[in-house]
Amino acid sequence: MANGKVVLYTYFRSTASTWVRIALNYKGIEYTPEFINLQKGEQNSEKYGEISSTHYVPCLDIDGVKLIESMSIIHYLEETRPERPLLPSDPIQRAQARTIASMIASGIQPLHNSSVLAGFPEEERTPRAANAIIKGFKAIEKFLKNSSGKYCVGDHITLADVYLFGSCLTSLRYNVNLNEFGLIYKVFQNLEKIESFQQGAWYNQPDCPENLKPGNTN
Ligand SMILES: N[C@@H](CCC(=O)N[C@@H](CS)C(=O)NCC(=O)O)C(=O)O
Repeated sequence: MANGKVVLYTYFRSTASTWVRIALNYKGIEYTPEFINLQKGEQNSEKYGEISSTHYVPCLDIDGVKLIESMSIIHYLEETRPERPLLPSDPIQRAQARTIASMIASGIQPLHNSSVLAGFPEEERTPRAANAIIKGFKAIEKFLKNSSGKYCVGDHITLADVYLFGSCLTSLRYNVNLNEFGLIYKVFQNLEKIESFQQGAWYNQPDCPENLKPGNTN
């Protein structure tokens, strides 16, 4: 970090980067993106390994420290920038928000991480990723019956929405039919209307090639 500047090491299609981008946007924290092209393997460089010991994105350079792991980054933001909270004050709702976020961060995303999928033949990657997402979404759909309102936990935006929105965007890339998950789809549609969430989406990132943006068939 230089002169109080917040730097996010990010890749447009990275689900975990999306979570942190949304949290930063939602809390109104300005940041400068530093693009790490996962497709070109830039995460594996020695230089990036000095920044992020896991060689994963995201990494957030803030307040003189480089933070890795989206969950710890977002909790740090929550503790140091409590305005526009992402954790409800009610302990049960707080637990519900953390549960949904963990189901996605620990139970779904690791199964479709690019380095994991790279271990399988090309034609197996999309179905494997889709299956992991569908299995996790079935569990989340059941959970939402007790927790959700307009959003994942009641009618206020929480950590769970940050994780669900990013995961839904990724699921569409793997041809998961969100219509099969009524509550997830409803929450997703509500979140789509929120600017800070939209701004975090992969197709709105400066490092997203024009030809990959929705509606562009070139
Ligand atoms: N648990 C980590 C996951 C980070 C992660 O898996 N990042 C992926 C992109 S979404 C990555 O950098 N993959 C590069 C690779 O697998 O080589 C978090 O939540 O931050």
